[in-house]
Amino acid sequence: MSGKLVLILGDQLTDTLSCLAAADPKRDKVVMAEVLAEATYVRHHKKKIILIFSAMRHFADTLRSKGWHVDYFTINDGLPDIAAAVARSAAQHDSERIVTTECGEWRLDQDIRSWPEQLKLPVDILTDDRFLCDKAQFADWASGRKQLRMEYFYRDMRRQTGLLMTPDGKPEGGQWNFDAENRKRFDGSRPLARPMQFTPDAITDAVIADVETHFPDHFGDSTPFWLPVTRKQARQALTHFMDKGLPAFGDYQDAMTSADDFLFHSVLSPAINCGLLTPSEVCHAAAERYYSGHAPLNAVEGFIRQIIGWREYVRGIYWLTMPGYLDENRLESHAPLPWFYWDGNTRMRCVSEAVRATREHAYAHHIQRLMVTGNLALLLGVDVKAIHEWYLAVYADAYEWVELPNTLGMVMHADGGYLGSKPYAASGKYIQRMSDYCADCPYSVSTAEQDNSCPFNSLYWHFIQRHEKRFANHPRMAMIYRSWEKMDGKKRDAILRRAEKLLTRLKRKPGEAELEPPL
Ligand code: FAD
Ligand code: DLZ
Ligand code: SF4
Repeated sequence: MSGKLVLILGDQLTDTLSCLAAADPKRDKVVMAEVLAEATYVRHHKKKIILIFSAMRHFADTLRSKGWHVDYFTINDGLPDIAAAVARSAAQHDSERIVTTECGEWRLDQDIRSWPEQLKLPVDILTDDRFLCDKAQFADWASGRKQLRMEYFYRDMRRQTGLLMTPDGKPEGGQWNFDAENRKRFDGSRPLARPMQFTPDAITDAVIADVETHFPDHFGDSTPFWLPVTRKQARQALTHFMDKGLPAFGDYQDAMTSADDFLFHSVLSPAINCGLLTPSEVCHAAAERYYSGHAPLNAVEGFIRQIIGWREYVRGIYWLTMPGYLDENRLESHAPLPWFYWDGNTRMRCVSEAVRATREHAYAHHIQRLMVTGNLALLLGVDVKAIHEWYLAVYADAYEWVELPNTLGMVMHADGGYLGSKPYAASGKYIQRMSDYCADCPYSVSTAEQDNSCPFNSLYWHFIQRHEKRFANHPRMAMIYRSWEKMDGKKRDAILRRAEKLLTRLKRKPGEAELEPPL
């Protein structure tokens, strides 16, 4: 027997990873593998696969330059799954045990836990200490609480990390949350930040060719590809965002515009989630910009909250509730996913813009995900698994631990309010207020019952009406139900008829040749 076999997965590309820290390059070996099962468990966007394979190949080279022996299998080696790669390497090196860091998804975690029996080798699964709150700590925080609310979790994380805390233990600026300041519409007066773009090197070019060969039918454009694929590039992208984007991040956090797909968002999630940046270093970099006077508190607090708040919170909820969470569908949403989520063939300007950005970049910013494609799926009552699989496939940052709670909990309210208290259902008015889309849209955002009315408007009232029993007594929705009840009966009927008509149009089979888009 000779040493351990260290398994590093495609979203574990961090040089301080716990399983690397527990091994010795002089004795132990590393295995990394591009495999069919991981690349196809949903039909990932081509850019997502390119990012992961290229970042993996670069990371393997970095490990080799530090003296590690790395067995690296490319997709051309034809291995079906991670277990096959581990079995092959372990046999070759006569490894005494496998060491790995806990993985991000339930499905693979279950598989790894079966390896001691399957591969007849002990497997050590170490904590993923890149997260600031481990699974046990989150379970502890959640236990005994009637309701889980991100805001309280976030405050505890601020106290734990000391981020934006004064020496006497108070939040900087005297309040925890500056969200009320973060709702400006973008009027074009501020120069855009634009994420840093990197030219593909020979490794990335080879990966692009491999992805086109093996996954030609997957969704999305493979080029131009410009995401960071090395730690060095990710650090450059981080500094670029801190300089250019962060100062305006807060003000325009909820804005949308046809003029730009990124506004002042960081576009760092693909790098953070595959391990090229740690959440902790990103937050400390942002806090430093506040203390050095380069970015205002509303921006820095808002940014840090997304990471030590939302990101850690959804991960905690995922591991606390899986595997049952995946089957939740409390609003009984079963409608098919409209085909325009894939081809963008819809007259709805806000939706076609979000799908175009998604296809081009494997990215859409949070408000497009939440209030456009997400809101529409909620209002249409799209099948929860179908919309979950869409979000998991189309974004370069998508892994189930973060995508599922956002989709199933935050967007679809399918967990009955476990993650967030009220559904984010909204009419076209919200989109009109926060974007410039409606001006170029053939639909009229100011009406709900006419043939050219904005679909969000009629569908919104249909949603309110069909879930009356569930939400009418919800303290934060009572006002909406009062407005609905006060509305003229004929108008209400006309709105519902229009919504029914739209819903019927969507029952056409996906893939059917459509001269006219359904919406
Ligand atoms: P920024 O706006 O610059 O925010 C900074 C960072 O905060 C992000 O990089 C991310 O790490 C973190 N963050 C922000 N919001 C969230 C959130 N709600 N949950 C977790 N982390 C957050 N994020 C993913 O990383 N992967 C996903 O698969 C994913 N799926 C989503 C699905 C839906 C339906 C919705 C509504 C949101 C989803 N998000 C997901 C959250 C969020 O939209 C993305 O993190 C964000 O758009 C990434 O872009 P950015 O790096 O420019 O983020
Ligand atoms: C997402 C992904 C893809 C597309 N391909 C691979 C791969 O070939 N090899 C690998 O080790 N990891 C890949 N990943 C990331 C894994 O799916 C991820 O580690 C698990 O989903 C757990 O988060
Ligand atoms: Fe979207 Fe409605 Fe505005 Fe058109 S009118 S862009 S569908 S919100």
